Amino acid sequence: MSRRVTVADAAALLQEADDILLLLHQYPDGDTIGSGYALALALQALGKRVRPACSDPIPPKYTYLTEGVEFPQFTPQFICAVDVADVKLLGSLAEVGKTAQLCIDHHATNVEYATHLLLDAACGAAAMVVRRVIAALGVPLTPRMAACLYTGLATDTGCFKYPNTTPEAHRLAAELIEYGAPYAAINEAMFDRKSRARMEIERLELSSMQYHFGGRCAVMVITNAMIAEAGATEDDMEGLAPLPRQVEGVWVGVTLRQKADGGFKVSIRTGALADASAVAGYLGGGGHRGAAGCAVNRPLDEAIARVLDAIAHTVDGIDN
Ligand SMILES: [Mn+2]
Repeated sequence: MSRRVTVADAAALLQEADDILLLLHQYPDGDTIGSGYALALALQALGKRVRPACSDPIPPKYTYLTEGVEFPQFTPQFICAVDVADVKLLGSLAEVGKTAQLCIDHHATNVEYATHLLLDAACGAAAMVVRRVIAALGVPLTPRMAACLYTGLATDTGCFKYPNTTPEAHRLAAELIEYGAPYAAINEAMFDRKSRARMEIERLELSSMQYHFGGRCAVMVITNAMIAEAGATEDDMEGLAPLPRQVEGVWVGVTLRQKADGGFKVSIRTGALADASAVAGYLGGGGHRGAAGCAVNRPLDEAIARVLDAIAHTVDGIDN
């Protein structure tokens, strides 16, 4: 169990510390990178030795946040995780994470591994919590810090589209724009820019689309052969699961993605009329009401048949 602390407490802990290691979660996203780098730059402005650390490389699309920024090497005396709900999400840095003195987070599911925890689950992004800490440290925002925080805020709220987008999120966005965050360029880079391989995997995936239950269910397939044909990397594959659900009239969107062993990882997305976790649960998986998943280790046709069977058994009224 962690000791819950206030923003002022967290700022005091950081103010007293030096040689600070900031841990980002594996497969780093805009929020962990943006929050971690903003806090690192603020601590550096206070004359502290600090550096962010991640088990995976920072994807090239975030270069505008990291370029020209230098952090020194040192033996850490204070460890703080940012946007990391569980040490398991630290990948190869999990052991380091177990010794964290502080965690700054916004996930209600935080497993309380750090000695001190600053958590506000009402925040749509860790960047919102980190903004408060930087204010309590008395560090004025630079345009780079504003760009970092804006990136975290925009990515975790789906460009201010998800239900976690609060009035405070919009107020913070306004403040960050005042501090020089290049919001139009950030949103274009995060939401409108795709690699050719990504476009290609979407084209192949779309051509696999099939409808069932009178159009209430859409199924898409991504095979290893399609991934190879598109030349897609793991980075290019991020966020494909919501596509089938975007079709008008679809209650249940299903994406089957082939795994290295030939079986399928099934992602299920639903609207108000169906419970994705019930469908996934029928097949031994789990998740949330709107988004859930499971594995089906069968040949493709059989895997699709099993998923349709699960939908027929768990979604009321879909086969009428
Ligand atoms: Mn986050």
